[in-house]
Amino acid sequence: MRHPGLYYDSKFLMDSDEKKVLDYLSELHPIWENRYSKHRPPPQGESQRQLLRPVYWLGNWQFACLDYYRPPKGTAFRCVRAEPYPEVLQRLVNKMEKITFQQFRPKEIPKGWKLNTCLVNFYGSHLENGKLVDVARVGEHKDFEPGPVASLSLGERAFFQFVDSRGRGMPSRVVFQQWLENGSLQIFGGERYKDRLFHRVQRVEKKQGIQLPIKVENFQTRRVNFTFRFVPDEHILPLKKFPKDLLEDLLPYAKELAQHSEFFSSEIKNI
Ligand SMILES: O=C(O)CCC(=O)C(=O)O
Repeated sequence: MRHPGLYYDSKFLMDSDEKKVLDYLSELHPIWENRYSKHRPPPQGESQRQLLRPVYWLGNWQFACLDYYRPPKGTAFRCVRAEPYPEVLQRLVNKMEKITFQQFRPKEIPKGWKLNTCLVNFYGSHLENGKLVDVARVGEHKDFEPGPVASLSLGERAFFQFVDSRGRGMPSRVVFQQWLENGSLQIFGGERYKDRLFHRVQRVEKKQGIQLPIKVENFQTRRVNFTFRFVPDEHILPLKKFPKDLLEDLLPYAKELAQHSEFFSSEIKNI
């Protein structure tokens, strides 16, 4: 690896698999989540807001209102059991895991690590009050799931940066940046790229005029990114195991998902 802890293959995805992934995406119905909920209200100084982009999770769903999986303290009731990967993604995940074990040092891969969780992010333009607003970016953040994270990109290319955060109000210093191409795989892990630096997507190009066939109302998708992560199995619970108050917050989302997902429909029946 040119940068220890960071692996990049611009041509990871073969054309035949790209077609299968696009076919899968065309059947998916991502949802808009709110950051907070009745039982997890905004902290002081914050207000309720919708996430900037529609999302879908596989393996387990980390609803934003549950505040995501944040070990060591934030592990209880953060991850709701979700749909398994379709065949094509499972095959790609097996390859990604193999590459990770080859490319990363053993100390960078926690015991039991596997890519059992995936956040699918949809980047594009949102139709708001009759105007298309470009929301294709992600602010600087860290992914808190332990071990390396693998990121597969489709569609227009994205300008991705690792930054050193210098605290509130201070501009962050860019440490490394690169374009994430259609069909590329990026894996990052270890002390520098995963634990210390933040990462962000500054913008997504519009050069090729790509519009991916995704079913979200009032949204034009030009890039999809899958980030595969690891959550220990013991921290993933079925919907029915969530306490009553959180279940009340989650049920509207689960019902929306169940409209198109047999998996969620059966999870709701099991409550
Ligand atoms: O879209 C990307 O390339 C990055 C997504 C990301 O940062 C995340 O899902 O945590």
